[in-house]
Amino acid sequence: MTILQIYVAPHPVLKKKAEPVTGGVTAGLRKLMDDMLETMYTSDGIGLAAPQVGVSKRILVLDIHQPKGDTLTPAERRTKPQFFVNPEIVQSSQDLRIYNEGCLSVPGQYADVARPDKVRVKYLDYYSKEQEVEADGLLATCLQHEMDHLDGILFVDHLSTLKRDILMRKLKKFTKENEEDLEKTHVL
Ligand code: QAP
Ligand code: CO
Repeated sequence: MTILQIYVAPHPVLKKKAEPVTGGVTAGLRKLMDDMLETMYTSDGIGLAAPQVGVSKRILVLDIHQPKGDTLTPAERRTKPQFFVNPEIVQSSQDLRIYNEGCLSVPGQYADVARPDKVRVKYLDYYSKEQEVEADGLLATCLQHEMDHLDGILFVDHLSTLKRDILMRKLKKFTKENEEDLEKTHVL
């Protein structure tokens, strides 16, 4: 297993539209997804999209059932990992839900974002099998946040220009103040 480097905004790889996976989920892609999952657990995340590790492909991993505690090992964090390849929203609810979102590519920053409360998503699973899931609650929010990454969109892009500018300034300050720690695990 390899821990990958996480790209921090405003890196250009985070702004690119990612390419669909063609030819199914190969052993190489499974290895990438395993590494992404390990990277996510190591950084205390609940979701991670391939562009965040510099790979412009339509792949994401998540595990929203994270036990509390910051001293847990990646193995102890592993509860219900989920893998999504070429995910597509086929239906979304009119009702919105607000979550205070964060992002491993926007370290130390959080903001409220409104998104559809329920979504139906079609995707290929870890074994390249076509699946469809009806997601609500945190799963729906997390899936939409991660799918945004595949289109080069960050949660800050859902904020007003003023709120986004303030948050991006804070991010700049945060990365500067934590540069020594961050540059081991992130691409600044
Ligand atoms: C996306 O985000 C998400 O700033 C996943 O210092 C977030 O895992 C979807 C994280 C909230 C729905 C609700 C962020 C860890 C993790 C940080 C994450 C940090 C350490 C973010
Ligand atoms: Co994110």
